[in-house]
Amino acid sequence: MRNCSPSRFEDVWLRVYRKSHYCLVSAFFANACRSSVSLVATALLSSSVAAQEPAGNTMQPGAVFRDCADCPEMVVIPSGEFTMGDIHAWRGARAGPPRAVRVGAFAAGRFEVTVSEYAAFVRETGHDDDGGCWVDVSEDGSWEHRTGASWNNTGFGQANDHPAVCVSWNDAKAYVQWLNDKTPGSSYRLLTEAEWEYAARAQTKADYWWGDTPSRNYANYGMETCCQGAASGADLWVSTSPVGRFPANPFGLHDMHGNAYEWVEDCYRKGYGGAPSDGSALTTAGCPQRVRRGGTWYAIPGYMTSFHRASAKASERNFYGGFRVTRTL
Ligand SMILES: [Ca+2]
Ligand SMILES: [Ca+2]
Repeated sequence: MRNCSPSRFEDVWLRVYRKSHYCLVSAFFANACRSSVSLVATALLSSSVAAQEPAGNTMQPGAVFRDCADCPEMVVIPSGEFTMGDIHAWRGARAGPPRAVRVGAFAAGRFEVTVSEYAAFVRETGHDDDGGCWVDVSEDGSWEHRTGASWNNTGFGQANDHPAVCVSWNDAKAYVQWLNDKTPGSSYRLLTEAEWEYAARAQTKADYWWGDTPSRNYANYGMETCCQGAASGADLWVSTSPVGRFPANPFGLHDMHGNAYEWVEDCYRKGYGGAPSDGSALTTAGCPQRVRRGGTWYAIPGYMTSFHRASAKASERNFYGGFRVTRTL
């Protein structure tokens, strides 16, 4: 029997996603529609500044910096308020009810944490990467937990600039602790779920920052039907792609949709009843499942919408699961 993932979470309804073709106006770039949104993103990508230490006015929204040679590149995200959740129609209890959330300014990883960045962490800390990883090497839904699989042995080819996968939530937490140890005075952490969606939407309201229709011009994802990698058009990759090969969203972030799934801090709870509205994480003692966001190279496009939620045990390593970091400003 085909199964989208080993611990499973996805709803059948997401296999049917809309085919509407309108473009939502970005609050950031009024009157921008599909083609011009692309141009804006391309312009942002080509004009992005070189990584630098944060100082003075470099902390303005859009500023790019790096705190140490091995640290991820960060982008300053402005504060703001947005509607979190499936705002067009509440398609299931996972991403609703939609609600207003206020988010303070923060810095987010410009890219998913890469293989080379994660390798530096493992090299310096001796972090235990034994324990295996869930893989579906034949991509036919026959998942298996391979004891020899890990972030540097995923079963498919990865270069240093691909996102690190086979990384658990616990691994990601250890990574941000390592960053904090390397950069005294800074405060790295995982994004909260609200921060992640705010950053992914980048002041847009559509299912994806470029509009409501999935497009391989903007993201690396899998087959239209569950579950297998796929390459077509500008999406040249059957598995992970190098980070930053697709245009940045209006906040300057790459691959928020697709490529690697991204762990966030929050404990998973079905629906947003009782969830905080100040941008903080939902935390629960003994949390059984953590949230991850943004879909994957392996999954259908409906999983990579701005609002879609997935969950897994904090200890789970999976060949599509990675993360990005944030830093408190
Ligand atoms: Ca692909
Ligand atoms: Ca991603």
